[in-house]
Amino acid sequence: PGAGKSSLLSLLVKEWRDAGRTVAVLAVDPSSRRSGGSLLGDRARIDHDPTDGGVLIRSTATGGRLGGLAAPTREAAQALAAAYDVVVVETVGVGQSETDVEEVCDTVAVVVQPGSGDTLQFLKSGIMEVPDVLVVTKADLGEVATRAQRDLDAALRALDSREVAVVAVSSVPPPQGIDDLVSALDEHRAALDVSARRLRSRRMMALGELVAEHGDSALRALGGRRAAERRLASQDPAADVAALVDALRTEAGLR
Ligand SMILES: Nc1nc2c(ncn2[C@@H]2O[C@H](COP(=O)(O)OP(=O)(O)O)[C@@H](O)[C@H]2O)c(=O)[nH]1
Ligand SMILES: [Mg+2]
Repeated sequence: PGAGKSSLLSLLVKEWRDAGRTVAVLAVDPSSRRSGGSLLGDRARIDHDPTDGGVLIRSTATGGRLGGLAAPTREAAQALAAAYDVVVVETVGVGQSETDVEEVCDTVAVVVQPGSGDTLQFLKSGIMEVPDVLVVTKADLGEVATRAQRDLDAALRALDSREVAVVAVSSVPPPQGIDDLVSALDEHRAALDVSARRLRSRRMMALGELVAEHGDSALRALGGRRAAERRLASQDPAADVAALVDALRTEAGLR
């Protein structure tokens, strides 16, 4: 919260509408868990023309899974995808819930607020594997934003992972980087190999479930995250998440 997502979405919606694309935004609302109060103070709403039928903004409350996408969110996103050119699922996800997002969405953008410690937390938590596009907000803040972008670029190089665009944006006038972000999202979508993505998503979910269940010691038993990923890569591509978790448990000696 407070990273600038709603402010950014206001501009993105406008950019997409100007290009003639219809847009639905599904905001996964955490307010049911954090009863009002200061956490929700000083928050921008997604600004849009309420008479424009090409835009739908809707909130859904999070279900039982902590920070996760409830099944209804998933169904809603799928239904909206049939009717709108662009469907955005906005979450305040921290940690494992990103893997849920990836399960629902073709392109995952992670929003990082400069100077908030987000970047570091982000690197430690290992969600670096998940995003397709990294967005640094509040680029108008100058040096602190530049540093966040530099840190992320360096971290991505160190991880030697697949190509991830890092885009800096500013939502205060004059807006910056909005068109770059739209391009980065479009480019990712155009290059998407859906079956490969589903496969990767299942593997990441299995890893997430293993860690949720057994903690980081499970990762250590497998020789670290990279080693665990290699083990997953050698599994049958048709295996479902439960089977992959099982395989990892066996390899980690957890049964
Ligand atoms: N300086 C600056 N402030 C911003 C920018 N975008 C949002 N904010 C401010 O950051 C706060 C949180 O923004 P909001 O869009 O509600 O963030 P969200 O909680 O992630 O949806 C608000 O006070 C915004 O005015 C930006 O690009 N630059
Ligand atoms: Mg918001």
